[in-house]
Amino acid sequence: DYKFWKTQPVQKFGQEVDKEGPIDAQKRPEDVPADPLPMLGEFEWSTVDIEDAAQLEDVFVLLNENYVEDKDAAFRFNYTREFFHWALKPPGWSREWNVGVRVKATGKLVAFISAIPIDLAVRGKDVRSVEINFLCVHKQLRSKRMAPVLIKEITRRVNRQDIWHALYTAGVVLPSPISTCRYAHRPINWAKLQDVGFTDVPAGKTAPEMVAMYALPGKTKTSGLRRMAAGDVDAALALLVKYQRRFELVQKFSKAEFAHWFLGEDESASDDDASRVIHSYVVEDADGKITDFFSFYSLPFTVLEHAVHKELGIGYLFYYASDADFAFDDRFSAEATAALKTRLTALIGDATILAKQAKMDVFNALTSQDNTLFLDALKFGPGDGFLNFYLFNYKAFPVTGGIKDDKSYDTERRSNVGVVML
Ligand code: MYA
Ligand code: JJ1
Repeated sequence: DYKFWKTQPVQKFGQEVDKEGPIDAQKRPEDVPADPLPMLGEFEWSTVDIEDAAQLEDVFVLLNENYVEDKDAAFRFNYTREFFHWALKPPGWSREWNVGVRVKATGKLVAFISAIPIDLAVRGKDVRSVEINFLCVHKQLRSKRMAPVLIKEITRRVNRQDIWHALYTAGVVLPSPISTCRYAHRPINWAKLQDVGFTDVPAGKTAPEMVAMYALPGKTKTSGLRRMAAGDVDAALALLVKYQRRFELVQKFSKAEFAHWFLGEDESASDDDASRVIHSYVVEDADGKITDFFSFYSLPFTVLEHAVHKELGIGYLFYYASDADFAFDDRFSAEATAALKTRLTALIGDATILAKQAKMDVFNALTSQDNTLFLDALKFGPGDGFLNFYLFNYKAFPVTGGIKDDKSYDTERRSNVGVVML
């Protein structure tokens, strides 16, 4: 019955939204307690310095062993150390917002939650917010009401810095999603996926037929496609800003943020695909104009209990945009939609080929953004996982166009969510 969530400024189930905006009366940072909440007996708060290799390792191990799993506990997200460097240190990140709980006696990290700043726009209204991610409580300490304490503590630390709203996603249903998406999967290495139980042989098909069905070309098809470089940031950002008019919930990127999210934490790190976290590409036409971009990130699954395979390589579709007049002039007409569908199918088709080149086993996308335009054509199939989007201390009408039943994707995409969380 949501004993904790009932006490929080979030939209209740079934409650009508009269007008979009904050739920709580505006407060001031100095009205917020300066000291952390009391922590339960044998534990203590610990601000985690993720730039310190040993402390980052603690976070890595905690999440590697205790973070999100699929519903059958066959796979667990395996966020890498490099991933945390990228995901937790965008421009404006705050050390105070990597909050851990340790066992006093041993120093062992047993819980974590993080926040990063983000400028959201909800139906055109700017909402200065944080993104909350990586909430995790050690398996042996579950159901002891530690999560609400972590949530209240990160809220306090964020409020102290004069931010009053948050965006977060979860597989679980809480009061109340602003949007719900379904995961979709495009097999790349079908034989391995079948071997580890990520997918089955459909009735009436054989394994070789499935392998053939999901075969991908070795090379991309779009002419002028190349890796995004630092010099592309202005042009690609301009494309994205324009493209975001299609969506009702978006992140407003500064130039520095855009460079961080699409070039990566350290662009010089490596050009070696297999170890790269963020993969961003642009299309440059014959006149040197950037006409499209897309990106995907690497987030492997640990395969739990398998004799041979320990990990699945997974690419997740991130942001993309296409500059074609069809996307903006009368952008929801049937003609515009058909033209956009053709273009996006070609682009994201190339993304799956690049994911294959980067040794990924499957390519994932949500039914967010304009994705339902190309999921079927590119042989994505519906997964068994869903992702709910939430706003803290902000009431808003639902962003629809997400999944409406668990059999098929919703092809209505006019008001889909335009923000992607890691
Ligand atoms: S989503 C990913 C969450 N992590 C995992 O799923 C990893 C595996 N699971 C665990 O580590 C634990 O099961 C967790 C719960 C830590 C999830 N989001 O301590 P408890 C509520 C929000 O006894 P535990 C992500 O990272 C639950 O309904 N609340 O339970 C985004 C119940 O409340 P109520 C959740 O299982 C996180 C209470 O917690 C979630 O030991 C966004 C039970 O607590 C969940 N995913 O621990 C957080 N799961 O009684 C909110 C359960 O009311 C941010 N609960 O039903 C809000 C904005 C804050 C900042 C605001 C700034 C202005
Ligand atoms: O990966 C996921 N599901 C896979 C594996 C299912 C294994 C059995 N439970 C899946 N595979 C089917 C693939 C098939 C390929 C051919 C075409 C048809 C499809 O469905 C799911 C997503 O679907 N992932 C998860 O469950 C992970 C957790 C998702 C919630 C995430 C919450 C994160 C919050 C962080 O902020």
